Amino acid sequence: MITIHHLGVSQSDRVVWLMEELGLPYDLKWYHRKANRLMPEDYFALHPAATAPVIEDDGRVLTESAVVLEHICHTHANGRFTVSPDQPTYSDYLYWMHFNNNALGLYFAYLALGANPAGETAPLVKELLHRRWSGYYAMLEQTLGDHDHLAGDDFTCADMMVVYNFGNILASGGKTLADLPNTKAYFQRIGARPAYRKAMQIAGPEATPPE
Ligand SMILES: N[C@@H](CCC(=O)N[C@@H](CS)C(=O)NCC(=O)O)C(=O)O
Repeated sequence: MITIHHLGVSQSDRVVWLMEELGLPYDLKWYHRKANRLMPEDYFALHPAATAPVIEDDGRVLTESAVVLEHICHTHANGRFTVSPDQPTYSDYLYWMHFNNNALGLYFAYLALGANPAGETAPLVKELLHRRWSGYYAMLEQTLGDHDHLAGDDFTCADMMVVYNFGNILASGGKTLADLPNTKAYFQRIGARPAYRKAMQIAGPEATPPE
């Protein structure tokens, strides 16, 4: 059985969501963040990269959300929720599977800006954030105006990758869902998924962690 090493309030809630979508059993091990919000020492021992999520599957230890999601879908679910190179939406799928790089990079720039708002590089970082987010917001709105989901009409791992980033996307880009009607409708569609709701109850940011 797959073990999910879940760090509270972290990207590992994506893995719980996937397992609930697939209806597969899993063992959930919860790790509490320290008072300074960083991960606890016992998480470091799981994998040299020490980033959440980490899973164990048949003696193999894996990290990186996109890797973990694809691994589970291909090895346990016949590729369900993935898109293969022979399908027309393959390049869209790849784009959104890797979008986390953009979202996290910009979010860290936003945090650095908050820590030093009057610094020498602050105007440059502000301009960069504005320009990059304007493009990504336009891309989200266009994609979700054309299709119900990010990689076409079907729900895929790409959706499970990007939805986690929404809080960061909105915070660091300075918009709210009210400014992004197609994205808002999409988020409402996702929020109505029973597996999403269940996963968020179990492991989402508002979930009550075990003692
Ligand atoms: N690209 C990685 C990013 C993982 C990552 O940054 N995870 C955060 C949790 S959201 C983390 O491990 N933070 C705790 C820490 O660094 O102390 C992925 O998608 O898995």
